Amino acid sequence: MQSNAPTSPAVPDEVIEAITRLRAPIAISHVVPDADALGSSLATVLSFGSDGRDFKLALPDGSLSQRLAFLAELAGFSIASADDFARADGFVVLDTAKKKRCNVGADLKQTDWSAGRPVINIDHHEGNTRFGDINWIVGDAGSTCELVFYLLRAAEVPITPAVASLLYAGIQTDTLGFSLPSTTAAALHAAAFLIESGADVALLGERLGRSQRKSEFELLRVVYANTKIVGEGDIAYSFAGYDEIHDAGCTAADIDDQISVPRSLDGVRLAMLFTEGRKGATRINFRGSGDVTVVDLASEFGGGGHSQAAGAVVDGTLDEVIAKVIRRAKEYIKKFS
Ligand SMILES: [Mn+2]
Repeated sequence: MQSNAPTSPAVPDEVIEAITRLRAPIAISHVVPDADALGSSLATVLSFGSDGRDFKLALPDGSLSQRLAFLAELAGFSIASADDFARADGFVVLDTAKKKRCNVGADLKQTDWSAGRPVINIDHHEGNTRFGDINWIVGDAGSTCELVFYLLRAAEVPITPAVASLLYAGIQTDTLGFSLPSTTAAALHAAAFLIESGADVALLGERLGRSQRKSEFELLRVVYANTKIVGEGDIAYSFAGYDEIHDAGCTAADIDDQISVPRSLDGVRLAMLFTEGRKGATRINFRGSGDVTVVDLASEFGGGGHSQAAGAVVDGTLDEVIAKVIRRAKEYIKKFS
């Protein structure tokens, strides 16, 4: 059945009311922000940061990847300092499933940084713990940027070309270039509207889809070389050690899309990427294909995420963590026939 108007989730009035009431809010997304996290939080800051409102963005040093730095340059904004956190009157958290994943910086992370002030939680992770005072969680939305698009429309906030580009960036990347099942008619309608509003499709396609920095290219070379197939050919993983990441010219902030290498192998239903961006801790990205979900596997190691795209950080050396997780993964995949 076809319809002219794609169904989009209704935006709760309390979300709009709560945001418009704030005078000095801070937008926060998750650690190692991807384009959806960065796009949705920047778009929120730019769109609601006027009207006498002093809207700042939490973006601790070292958390911006080389690849996404251009998104931050699309428009002016201010980064929240510790003083800003102390005097903020509320927080809008975007694309972040758990409060401990909030990208507030190492020092604030140890504290009760919201300290009784309202937290508005906007996200599309099914497993979001609803840690906000107001929670708008739409598990079947393809991206948080898509939700912020509906929010701006419902709040009747004009969408500038810069905001259109930021939101388009998140929709494009969280749907893997409009290729995942989350590429719904509603997502494409949102993207079409954003193009009409001035999203720079050529720039975003080039920077997010078609080009690699030399450093990212060098890291991919490592990830290809380290890729192994295990199990009955349906599990693949790769890894990059601390020195390999840094010798390539990258840091922990640059690890994200490289999981697409082991994932792309024909027949692989469970893919993992193990990286030691910081010494002594191994980050794991999990991806499932077909009927294989990975969020439960990630949870076993203290992580979480979406049903087929999840992550975890495990203490221990790369070798130890790989051995432990691969052993478990071989058992885990048996429940999917
Ligand atoms: Mn997202």
